[in-house]
Amino acid sequence: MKYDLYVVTDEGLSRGKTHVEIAREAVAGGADVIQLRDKTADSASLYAAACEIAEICRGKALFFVNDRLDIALAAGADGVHVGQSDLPAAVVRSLVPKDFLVGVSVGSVAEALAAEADGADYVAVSPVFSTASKHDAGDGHGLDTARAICDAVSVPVVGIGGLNKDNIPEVISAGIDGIAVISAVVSQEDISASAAELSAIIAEAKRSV
Ligand code: TZP
Ligand code: MG
Repeated sequence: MKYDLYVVTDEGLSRGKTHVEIAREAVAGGADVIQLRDKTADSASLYAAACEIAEICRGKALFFVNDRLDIALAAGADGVHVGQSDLPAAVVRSLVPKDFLVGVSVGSVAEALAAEADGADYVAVSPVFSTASKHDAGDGHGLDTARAICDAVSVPVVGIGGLNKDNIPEVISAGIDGIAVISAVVSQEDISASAAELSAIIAEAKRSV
């Protein structure tokens, strides 16, 4: 599985673009993963968006739904992403088919080890740096914690929170496998060009690790 550029949709930060438009443009620019994230949409609209995004991603990118296991399964997504205050990862694992992917947000080595033991397919250090894109994200855990988590687990480790073209090289150097972003792609005028630019920076940073 390739998690290099992981784009999280957010209609509040997208200059008016819908989840589906964000996903289409990000995949066209080379995003490896799309996560549909919406805390306020009703289930019917979320399901409709998820079905369209599943089609857009098929054969081109992995597709995750944030929090909503029901929507992820119903729409044929590749997986679900849960946080520490969502349905526990072990419960999710027990409910889903073997090849269905489970991602878990973590903020410490202990949480990362627990997530891995519970059957997470990847963990996301959240947030790596402080960010205005998620008001309850809390302070950034920083690169030392990110490095410690990467050393502790064998599943891929994604970083999220305040990541952009300037800090990607140091984040990759810390051992992070995937760069997850909202604003560095979703809030840009040209989502596809921004995704392509970040993909190239990630590839280059991985070549020099
Ligand atoms: N989870 C932790 S930080 C964050 C989420 C969804 C927001 C990331 O947004 P940005 O703009 O890439 O900092
Ligand atoms: Mg959540």
